[in-house]
Amino acid sequence: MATRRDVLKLGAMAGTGMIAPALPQLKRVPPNAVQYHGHVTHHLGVQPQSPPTLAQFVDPLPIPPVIRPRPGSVTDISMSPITQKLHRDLPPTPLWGCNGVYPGPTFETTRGTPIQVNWKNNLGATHLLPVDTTIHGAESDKPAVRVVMHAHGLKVLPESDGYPEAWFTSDGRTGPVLFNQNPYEYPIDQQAMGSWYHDHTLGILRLNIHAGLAGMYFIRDTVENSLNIPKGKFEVPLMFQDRIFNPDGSLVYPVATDGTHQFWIPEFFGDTMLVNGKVWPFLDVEPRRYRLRMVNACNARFLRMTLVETDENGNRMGMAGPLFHVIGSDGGFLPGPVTSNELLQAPAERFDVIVDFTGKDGKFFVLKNDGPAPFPGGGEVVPTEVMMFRVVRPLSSPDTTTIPGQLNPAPLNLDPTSAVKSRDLTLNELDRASDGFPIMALLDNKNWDDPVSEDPELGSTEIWNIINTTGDAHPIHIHLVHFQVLSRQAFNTNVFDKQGKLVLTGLPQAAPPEEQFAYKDTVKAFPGTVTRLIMKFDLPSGTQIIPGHRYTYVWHCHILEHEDNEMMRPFVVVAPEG
Ligand SMILES: [Cu+2]
Repeated sequence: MATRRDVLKLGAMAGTGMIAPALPQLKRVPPNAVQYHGHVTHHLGVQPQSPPTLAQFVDPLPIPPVIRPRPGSVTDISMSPITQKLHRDLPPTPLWGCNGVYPGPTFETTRGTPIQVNWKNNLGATHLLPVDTTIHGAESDKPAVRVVMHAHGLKVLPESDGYPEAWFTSDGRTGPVLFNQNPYEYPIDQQAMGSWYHDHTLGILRLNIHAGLAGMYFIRDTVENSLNIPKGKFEVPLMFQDRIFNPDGSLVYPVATDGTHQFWIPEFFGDTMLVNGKVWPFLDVEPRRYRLRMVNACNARFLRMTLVETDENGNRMGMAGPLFHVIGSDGGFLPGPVTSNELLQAPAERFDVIVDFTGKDGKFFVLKNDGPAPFPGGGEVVPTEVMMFRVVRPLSSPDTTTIPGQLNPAPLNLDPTSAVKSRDLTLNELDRASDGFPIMALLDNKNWDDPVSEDPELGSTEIWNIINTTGDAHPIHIHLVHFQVLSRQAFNTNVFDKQGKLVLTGLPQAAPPEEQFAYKDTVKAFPGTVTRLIMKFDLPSGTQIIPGHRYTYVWHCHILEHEDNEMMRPFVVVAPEG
């Protein structure tokens, strides 16, 4: 395992007079907010590739089965090895599923109705993918197959949050920090939203999620029910993931032949896009409005998406497709709709979007992606197609839905003067001094097992300034809370690297409309930028507070390869002494 003495900070490798390369045209990011320093392309040697013959848009989009937990009863979810057809021309793929399917079933829940889930590990003892025993928490004395499930964006007590060291095996062994109680208690004490659940095991979550341990959940409430928006079969969950396949259908997770960790790569980027577990699917739609619930469940890929008109084979016809009317963010509805022709979605972010196919009878639209990998300046393989919408179904009933001008009656609007603490927290990447190959990523230059440094008091409001000193964007996720994005502001990375001094170089930029007053739990932290977040640290209502108790959660980068390799930290919410 490399120590910090062996390595150089990425920023320190940049020459004094280094000039930032030309920026890709980013619609949402002020040009002065992004500075590159150091390399942005990682050298993995020859990349494995999926079979080049995989045809696009030949399989219909699957909709995962729905689970409606009944109040007062425990819902069992069994994780087990499965095989599943992911493309017409691929043999069945060995995967890990929940209740026999990948992605797992979609939970439908209602605000105010708590649910209980018994997560069962029936995965056996052999991992589907190569485990790197040089990564923290995944050493050779640990069982290879360990799981712990986290419901992303859900406000729960630590025992049910899927703490990374609260893992369990199929033969009853458990992790060193034993938070897990089965069943997990989910109070569902929050407004209508859509999100996903996924594995969170220290050191191997990138592999567990890659193998298939993910699914979606929705919370419904009366505000949502009162909105005249598309519902039922006109509301479609979309979980995006990129993968690489062997010709026999099995998943490829590349190894780093010349890396410091043999079985850890800095980021996984696949050459094939899957939606709801199907490669480049199509969805047949009616000429009416649809509500699309989008989750970026890729390991590391930022998706920059547009809709374009194509012929039936997906060949571009030069026409722009319908616009996205964004109505919701990570943790609920926006105050009002935000219309855009482009969506930039980082791993684990969600968009709740209405797309209007009215009058588009007989047309074909492809959801395209042109987000560089790594984002925003990398040059690795980018699948340019995601899925196709075919407007080929007749209108089954008149479309009486609307895109309401007012959505969320209680938008998130925290007063910065109410913050009792402001924390400066850096994002760091450590690279091998000889050739710049990334070794690990850190939060505030601390390792996972350093003493806890973020300790907000229960009920208090804090501002966290996320200072990204690396060359890439990172999606930063904070458990328990939903936060508001106050601003983004560029800083001088050269001065910061040499003197550790934060010199802001531009004016603070307000969050873009789709983030303003939005309930966020995952935020894009761009390179060379300070991202200011404000949040209030509350526990689920009705919690019996133990005076002086430290409620432990985590915050981390949601690039799975990063959080597996030190870019994750515990934090505690401290209850006042009685
Ligand atoms: Cu990261």
